[in-house]
Amino acid sequence: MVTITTWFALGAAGMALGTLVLAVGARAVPEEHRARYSILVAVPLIAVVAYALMVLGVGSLRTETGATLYALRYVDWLLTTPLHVLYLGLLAGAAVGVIYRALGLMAATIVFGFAGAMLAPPLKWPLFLAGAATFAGVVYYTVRDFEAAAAEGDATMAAVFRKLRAFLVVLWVIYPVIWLVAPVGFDLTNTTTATLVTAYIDVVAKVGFGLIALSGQLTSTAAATESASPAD
Ligand code: RET
Repeated sequence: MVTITTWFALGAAGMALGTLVLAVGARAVPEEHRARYSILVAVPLIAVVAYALMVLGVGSLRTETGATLYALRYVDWLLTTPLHVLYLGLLAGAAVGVIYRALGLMAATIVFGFAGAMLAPPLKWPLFLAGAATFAGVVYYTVRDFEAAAAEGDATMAAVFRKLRAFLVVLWVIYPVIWLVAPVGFDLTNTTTATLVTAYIDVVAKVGFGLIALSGQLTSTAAATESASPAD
């Protein structure tokens, strides 16, 4: 029988494979961009640890309404979503203050989501709405301030930034939808289904983001090399 553990194990395997590919990809990234690139490897690596521990049944909590909640998922998100926002901000060349504010809002989103998932109504709903509002703030910063910074910089990098931001916003909007239909929300689907969908989206979001960023990095490196030594 396919159980939740199976989905956690597949999630761990997908994250491990993604981490490996992205770590190997680091060799092709120029030295001066390695620090920023390491964020892309750290994200799936953190998830490998979270998923591996969830396979072992660590961090499973019972919410006030009797639903099952995997707390490590939120620990993973608390670390990895600000890291992805940080990558976007650095790529765009946004001001440090703006990046920090976006990171703070992203962390707050996850904390509100966790608290809302744990508590029963009526408190559950304002907490979810608070998470939705802070998340809207993150999107706003990426569309206004990050965008303005990216538009001033290198055009190839700005194109990669916009692609990554679109990927991030579209995929991340799925998370609150899953939250709402899961047993911690309106209880329209069971925990196993919510876990399966989340594991799938998680691998796509973490590994996919890394691969798009890697390919963007390689393209802009190639473009820079070409303009430095034009072919005759
Ligand atoms: C919650 C509920 C509260 C409202 C919102 C949420 C958004 C969560 C997001 C999670 C993203 C996770 C990712 C993990 C992989 O890297 C907390 C579900 C808006 C956006 C991308």
